[in-house]
Amino acid sequence: MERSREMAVKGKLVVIGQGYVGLPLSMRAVEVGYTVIGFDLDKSRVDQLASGTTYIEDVSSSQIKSALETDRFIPSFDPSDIDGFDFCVITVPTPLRDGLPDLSYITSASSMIGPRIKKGSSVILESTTYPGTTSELVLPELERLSNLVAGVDFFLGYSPERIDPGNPKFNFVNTPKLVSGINKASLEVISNFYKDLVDETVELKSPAEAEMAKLLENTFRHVNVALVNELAVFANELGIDVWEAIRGAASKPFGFMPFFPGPGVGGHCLPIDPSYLSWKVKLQLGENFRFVELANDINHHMPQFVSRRVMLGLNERGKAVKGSNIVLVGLAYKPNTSDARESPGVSVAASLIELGARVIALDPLVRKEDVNLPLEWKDFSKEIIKEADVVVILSPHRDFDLDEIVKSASYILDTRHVLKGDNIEYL
Ligand code: SAJ
Repeated sequence: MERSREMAVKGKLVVIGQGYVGLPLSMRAVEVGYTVIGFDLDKSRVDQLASGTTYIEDVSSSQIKSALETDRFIPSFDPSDIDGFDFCVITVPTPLRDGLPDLSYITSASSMIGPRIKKGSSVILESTTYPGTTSELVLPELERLSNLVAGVDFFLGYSPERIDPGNPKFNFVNTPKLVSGINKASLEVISNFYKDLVDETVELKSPAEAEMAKLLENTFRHVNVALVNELAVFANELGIDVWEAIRGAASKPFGFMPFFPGPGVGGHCLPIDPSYLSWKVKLQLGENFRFVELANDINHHMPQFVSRRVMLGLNERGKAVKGSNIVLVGLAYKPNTSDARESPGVSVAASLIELGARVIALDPLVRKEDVNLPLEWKDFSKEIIKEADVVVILSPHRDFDLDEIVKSASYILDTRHVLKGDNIEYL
């Protein structure tokens, strides 16, 4: 289908990957005047975008429709649409595969872009990855396939994504953007590119520091969540209210930042990103990044701790897990998101099913097909809560009727300390 491709004032931007990072970037770039190729290998995503239908919680269908109406937003899965770009931003996934970094999406994006680089164009990597990826992996591939010199014939840099899906306050435009270039010329071009798109840019001296900064941000969270999780386990055995202790510590106006115990750590960031750091340290230095490994271990075992608490709580009431009705409230990895990736709630469900419980999941946001377990999905009802031998609060979405749960449940294990009542135990 021939579409008008009039060059906008700002030139042609290609965004590789139209997920929760790439799509908001594409929308903003169209808004400021770029012609944007929203490239994704997933044809169903491209078709949805072309029909003005969103699949990202932070981008509305009307935003996509407005972008399409400018005739400067072209969803595509055809690599030839990439030709002649001025800027190309890579926003592809960097998952773990068998516990190790999987950079296949970055390498295939680089291979697709390389032959299509023209003199004066810029390539920016945004995917979260280990320090060194831009200069050691992407740069050589782009030079090899383009026969051009990075930093001279074309510009190259790294700018980590900081999108927090569902965050009502911080978005792509108002979150400060770290920017870096492989040399001064690249930094200048890339910094100016982002200055056009976001309120504030922060220049770092090289891609390695920007890659490391991003991993530091999420490793900081992962380690501190693990700290309070391990504290919760010991406080429970010591008969101390860890939530009250955290509330007290949080009253300190400096030098402290509260984190809260939970059923474990899920999502696309915390369980993944720190392992990119520990992998690099191990590979290059042969050293163990002990903080990351310890945090992974503690957070990974929290679902088992939750299942053990359920078992002990039922035991107290003369019941076995086997044959009990267990209602899980919220299977997403955190409240108010539909994402069940690496969700600890799913691990809790799996272990209770294995113990022979009848597990009922209440979560209107999560897609059933994302959870491959023999559990029963139900809509919230007073009856289901009344019939439950235990109700486990895992990810309390804002639309749940928590008061009704407190009123109707005989026994609640609240792993998020969101409820008040006599029939409630906390993590
Ligand atoms: N979690 C706890 N206790 C806490 C904080 C988090 O158990 O005190 C758990 C959550 O339940 C979840 C996991 O950790 O299962 C991750 O939670 P998160 O709040 O870190 O949420 P994410 O994974 O969506 O992280 C994103 C990150 N954003 C980016 O990487 C761009 C992170 O840097 C943000 O700080 C975070 O959102 C945020 O602040 O919401």
